[in-house]
Amino acid sequence: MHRGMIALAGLAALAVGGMAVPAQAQDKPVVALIPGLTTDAFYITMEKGAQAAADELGAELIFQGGPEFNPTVQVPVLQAVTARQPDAILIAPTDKQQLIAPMKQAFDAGIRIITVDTFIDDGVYQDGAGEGDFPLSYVASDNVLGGEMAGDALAKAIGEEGKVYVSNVKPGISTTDQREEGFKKAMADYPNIEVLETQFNDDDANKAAAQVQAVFARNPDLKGVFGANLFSAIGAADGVKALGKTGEIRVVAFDTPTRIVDDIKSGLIDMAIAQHPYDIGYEGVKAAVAAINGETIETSIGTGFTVMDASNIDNPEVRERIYSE
Ligand code: T6T
Repeated sequence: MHRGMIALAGLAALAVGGMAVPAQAQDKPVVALIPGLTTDAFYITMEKGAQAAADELGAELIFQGGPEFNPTVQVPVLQAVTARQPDAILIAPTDKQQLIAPMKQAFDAGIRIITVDTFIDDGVYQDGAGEGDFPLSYVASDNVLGGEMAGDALAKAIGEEGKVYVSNVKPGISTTDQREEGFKKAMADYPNIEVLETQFNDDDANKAAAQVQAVFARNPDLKGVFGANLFSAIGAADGVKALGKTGEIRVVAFDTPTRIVDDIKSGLIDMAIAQHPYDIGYEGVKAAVAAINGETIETSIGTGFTVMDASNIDNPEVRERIYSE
């Protein structure tokens, strides 16, 4: 037989009900994980959890992402992954609105969609409402609650009075929008705290550091900064250090790479909220494989937090939650 005919015969064998089924569907379930960006300890840790679940369940995991937390970078990655026709895609969409259409294309190609960490649209899926209703589930931290916890911790650290602000990534990202919302909600209970205008840093720690210095130049009585994600928090700490204001301008952080933990030990950061990205990846793959097997899955799966501060930073069960790098 001619080589081309063998290939054709192979294809025919994979045809089910007139539709060509991708080869991998005959074998193990294939789950793709598209992070917000690849070079972020949060998503590196998530990949580890995802891989652990894939190994346990006999699934194949594809981890593919871009170098920046940016829809312009993420959309072509999503399109490339869609072309590979995995059985399911887990994605951390980098914008609530801009990812809806390209994710819908993947869904229309027959791929099951689950969002991890961030959500699209209103984040409430499968309720029959909205353009972004098609994902099967959202696996994530409770980001409003985390923002409230950060707000209360910063309020306590500054003696419940003075000026503070949020160092944030950019508007339109579900997680960091919700953290700011929770933070402001908590601050509403402290009448002597003034929340200054949010500073957006585009996920660039250097920019976040420069912003601390600029805000301080305008407000020499600045008392505290909430770094709403890993790069915002590292930048906030760098900015305070560069000003020589360690311990005077207090910092609370979201996310816990080693660097943030070091800053807790040195007194530069008062408190940090560790998300559980390993669990997000693990639960995400578990849900994806269940959906591939035809099971009904929860439309919302919540994972926890570990609060880290000077009082517990040496406890082994706390240190377990430091992100992998
Ligand atoms: O805080 C995490 C993640 O939850 C957020 O959506 C984006 O930023 C991080 O990846 C940390 O850099």
